[in-house]
Amino acid sequence: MIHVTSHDALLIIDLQNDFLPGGALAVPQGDAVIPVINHLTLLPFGQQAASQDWHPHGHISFASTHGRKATTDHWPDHCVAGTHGAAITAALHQSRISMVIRKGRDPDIDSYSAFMDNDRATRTGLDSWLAGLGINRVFIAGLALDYCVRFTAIDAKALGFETIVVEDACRAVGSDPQATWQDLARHGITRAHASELAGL
Ligand code: VGL
Ligand code: ZN
Repeated sequence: MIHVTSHDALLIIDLQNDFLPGGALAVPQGDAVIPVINHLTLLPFGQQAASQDWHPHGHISFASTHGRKATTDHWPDHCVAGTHGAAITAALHQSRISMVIRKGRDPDIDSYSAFMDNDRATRTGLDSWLAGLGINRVFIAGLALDYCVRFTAIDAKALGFETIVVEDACRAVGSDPQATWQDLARHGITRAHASELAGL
């Protein structure tokens, strides 16, 4: 068992309509994580934060911006700021979430991580917010495991937080989640099942 305390934070990554079935960039079985994450929100985390992918029209990550077809570095238009697709799913229990980070807002740089842009230059402020509230360990859940969850976890660890990815609370958009788990392990990030987490 892993006991969740007030020094732990839950980070809920990109649980947005566009990443769920029917959305513009749907993650296969993405909706399966919702009940798992709703269960996690009941644990005694000191803080709970959510991130939102939040792109302007014509964002650099959109295939359409370059007149191309979507691939895995050029995505379909998704999570356009203020749209229904960019909204956090209404099925998520948000009552204990005290911080929402909107990332990927610069038209010229993508931001997979909830901590900083992909060019590593601009931070979102999430790290100082967490540290300022006495958080030293983060549990990460959400979509997509192989992109935004992975980048967020690697940055969390590099920024000094003990980092645990809740495996049944994540789904990958690509076909090889094993490569992601190996990458995370290499960075000293551990994984746990939601059922291993408990209050004191
Ligand atoms: C994501 C692709 C593009 C994610 C965001 O949330 O994992 N993936 N933008
Ligand atoms: Zn995006």
